[in-house]
Amino acid sequence: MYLSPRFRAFAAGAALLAAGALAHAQSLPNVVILATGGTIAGAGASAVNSATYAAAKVGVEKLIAGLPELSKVANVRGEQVFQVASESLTNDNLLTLAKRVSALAKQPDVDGIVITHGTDTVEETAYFLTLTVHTNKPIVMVASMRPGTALSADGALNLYDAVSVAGSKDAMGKGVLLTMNDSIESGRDVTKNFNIKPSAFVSQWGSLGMVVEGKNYWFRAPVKRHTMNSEFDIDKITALPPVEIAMGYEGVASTAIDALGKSGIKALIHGGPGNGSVADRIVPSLQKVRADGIVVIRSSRVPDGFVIRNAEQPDDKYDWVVAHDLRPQKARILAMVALTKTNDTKELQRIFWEY
Ligand code: DAS
Repeated sequence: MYLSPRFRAFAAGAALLAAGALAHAQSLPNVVILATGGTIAGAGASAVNSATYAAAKVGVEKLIAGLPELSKVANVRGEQVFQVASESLTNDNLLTLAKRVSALAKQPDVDGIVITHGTDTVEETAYFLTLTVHTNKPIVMVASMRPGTALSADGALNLYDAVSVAGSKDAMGKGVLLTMNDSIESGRDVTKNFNIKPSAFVSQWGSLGMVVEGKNYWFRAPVKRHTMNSEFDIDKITALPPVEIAMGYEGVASTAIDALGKSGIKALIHGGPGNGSVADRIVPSLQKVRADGIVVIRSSRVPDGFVIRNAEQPDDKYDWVVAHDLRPQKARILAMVALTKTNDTKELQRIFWEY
């Protein structure tokens, strides 16, 4: 068949372009985005609605389509795991998500995983994953404080940063990470410290680094056990034991503790003031809970610092465990994971020192 010189030149050019595009794609890391909902998938009625909006409305394909810049940093594909506001996630949701992350991490064609999530409990999911998923590949959580419909929305850049970090070899082996507001945070340490601005997240021991225009700047690395160095493996966990939290405050009654003690829980986190202090009138209730075989873990409601064992509270005498620097909500995550292996308080205290 005759082909004109012009057509032959066009065909050759198209073939070159296709080859170039293929070579570019092959040079990029493969990143999977697992979407769970939250504000990053939220939508408001108008651009000035930065705080009034519905979370968990925009699907993962639309999030990806709305950010063509992602194709510059990775080959991206998405999966919609849930579409919920994160305050409504359950223990079963945690297991489902973690098992999917673990399965994807085992795939040789997956270089990194991003999880879009609500900001309210992303710190809990991040800690759960860092405790239970055995991989050195980057797992990067990402959220946003404003919906994509708002002026100066933060989700797009947070997501771009997360995909960029998830495709970075220098992000490997650092445990689960969170990218928010240009910072790279440790999934273990990060917590939501402010409820209505983009700089909401902090880690009391400092960020791990920053990501700026797709480049990572690292300043420290985690020292607590995580991922490949964890004795806990999501592939061997089928259920999470019930663990609840009771707060301590002036005038506290033992009502909550007494009720929780009869509810079938396996551990009770006491979120006390100061150094995890326990009101003297509450001690008998906690001793009863402990006598009934429920593990008592002293945490503190104070944002920063860590609970000292046997300081004002005789933990050895009462056989209580202290939560170290973990806030109550994180202490609960570690307690649930640890109780899948042991309810021995000396073993549990070791675990709280090491993780
Ligand atoms: N309700 C919040 C959540 O889903 C919305 C958000 O900030 O992501 O965590």
